[in-house]
Amino acid sequence: MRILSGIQPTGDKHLGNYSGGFRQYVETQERGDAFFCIVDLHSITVPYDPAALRSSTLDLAAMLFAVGLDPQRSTVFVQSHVKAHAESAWLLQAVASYGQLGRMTQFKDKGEGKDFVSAGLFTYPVLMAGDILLYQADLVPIGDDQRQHLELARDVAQSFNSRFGETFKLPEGVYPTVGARIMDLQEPTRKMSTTNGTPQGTVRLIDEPDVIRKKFKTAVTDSGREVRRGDDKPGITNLIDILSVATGETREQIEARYADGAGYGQFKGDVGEAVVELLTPIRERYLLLRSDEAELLRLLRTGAEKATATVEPTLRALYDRMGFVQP
Ligand code: ATP
Ligand code: LTN
Repeated sequence: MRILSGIQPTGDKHLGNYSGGFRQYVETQERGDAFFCIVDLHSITVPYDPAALRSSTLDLAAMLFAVGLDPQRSTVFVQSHVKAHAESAWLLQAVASYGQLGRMTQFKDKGEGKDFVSAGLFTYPVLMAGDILLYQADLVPIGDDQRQHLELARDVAQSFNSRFGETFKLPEGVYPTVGARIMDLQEPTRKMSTTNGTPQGTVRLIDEPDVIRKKFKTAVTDSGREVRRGDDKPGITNLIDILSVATGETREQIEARYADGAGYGQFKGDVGEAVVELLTPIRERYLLLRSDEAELLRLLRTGAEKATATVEPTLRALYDRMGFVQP
């Protein structure tokens, strides 16, 4: 069983990334041959600072090991170190259509109202399709926001297979049953994000305990007093999901526990405390791992070597079936 996912080295990673991504990676690494790619090539599709990209790449590597990826089991590597990613992105543009890419909601969301929209922001899903298809991945653990991109990767695989012959496996997305889309604490109708959310409504995995407590205390709630889920209660629904992710309790158990009318203040305090408990050991491990850059680079180099060898046969097949003369 082959597993692959990608994570952008932009901004500090947050509770949504943990919930929709990281905790699933740690689970799926037990189920097979797992690859986790720090997708630096994706991060240049919006305006960015080169120095920040360099340090965020190492920050993210340290964070992936801190949340529990085991370098003995999982292959963690940097996308730009494995040249096949950039190559496949170009080749697969032959089978991805302009119309298909124009329907991607992330392109619309990230591009809307901006002075400069890079061509890369538009073709980004093709790079992602290459990331997945090169590895012949069976499973792709992701959050809900990546559903449309995964569908596109499957469409690209199908178009390629029917035009040039059977080459790619069709990957399946794996989404958590709770917490696939964690919302901003200040604006619970938009997803939590360091690049597109509110600073006060985004819980960073490296926030100090008091900062986390304060973010939950000031979280926006809904009218009424009952701690229960509902379309009319986006704030409380989100906090129930977060508490469930942090403690492992089901959402029904949480609702039952607060049915005696504890009130929002008490509830928000409890969610904050549970998140502090979840994140404190992660933050401590992160700080330790981040302080040894030489070791991080060594792990990433080993990862890139394994990834390069893994994708080589598929990359060759791609060139060959498309009619390129082999050197
Ligand atoms: P950001 O929006 O902060 O820039 P991103 O979506 O660009 O983050 P990545 O860091 O590449 O981010 O995402 C890693 C994983 O986290 C992906 O699988 C993505 O689906 C998931 N993810 C991102 N935001 C959320 C969220 N708010 N809730 C649940 N999962 C999320
Ligand atoms: N587009 C994703 C990151 C990403 C990815 C991938 C996820 C790039 N390549 C391959 C899964 C598989 C995002 O913005 N979160």
